[in-house]
Amino acid sequence: MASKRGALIVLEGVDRAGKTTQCKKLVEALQQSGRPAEMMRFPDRTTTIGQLISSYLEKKSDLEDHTVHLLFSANRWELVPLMKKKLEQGITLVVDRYAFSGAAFTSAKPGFCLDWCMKPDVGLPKPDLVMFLQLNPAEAALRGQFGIERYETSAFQKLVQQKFQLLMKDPSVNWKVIDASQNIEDVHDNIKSHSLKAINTAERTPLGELWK
Ligand code: Z5A
Repeated sequence: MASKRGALIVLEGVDRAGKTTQCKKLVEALQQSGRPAEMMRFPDRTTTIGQLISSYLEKKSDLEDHTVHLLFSANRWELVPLMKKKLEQGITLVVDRYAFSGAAFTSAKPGFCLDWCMKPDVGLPKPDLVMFLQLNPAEAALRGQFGIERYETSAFQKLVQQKFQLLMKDPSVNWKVIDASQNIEDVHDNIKSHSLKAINTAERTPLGELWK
């Protein structure tokens, strides 16, 4: 008999909302409770495509806006075979940013519409759960200044936040908004409880295709 598949769980959110902190804690908690789980992040800067993206984000190189958008998407597609394999093996994947960041960040640039930005990611493995870590700019500022990478300015992040709000209106995606202003443990408890439900449901349902 085929084994139960793992769940695809994505954390999205504004800058410094705690996505990386929470992905790590969730993977640790799942593993400790005997559920196989692994973390992934996008962009995955370890691949050849990921290195091009990393150099762009670090402002060491310039790329045309459509081009970099397609590279971000290609960076997800190149990992799809591995993601599917792990999910089929029963491993739950906890992913730090995904196609939603792709669409929100590029559509915040002048001359881009959300619809065009979503297109390259249509058909990716569909997350069983997407948690959006909500944090207002004043609270984010208490967690330190913006970094020096591209996109890390408050004006641009505000536009990105508006694009995320539009994406969250899509009922075909299982969105949950998480109050990321709570302390790390309380945010974790909330995220863990949503994740356990998603893992149970995923065991009984086939993996979907995003935005199809
Ligand atoms: N991008 C794109 O354009 N297109 C795409 O398709 C994709 C991405 C996938 C990648 O950045 C950039 O690429 C990103 C989007 C764009 N650009 N921006 N901005 P990244 O993924 O390498 O890094 P990041 O996502 O920008 O990281 P972050 O947002 O700055 O951080 P975070 O992961 O949300 O937060 P954190 O590192 O877990 O925590 C930040 C600090 O807050 C840290 O000191 C923690 O200890 C502290 N923290 C965390 N939680 C709490 C709570 N609850 N209370 C107090 N302090 C806390």
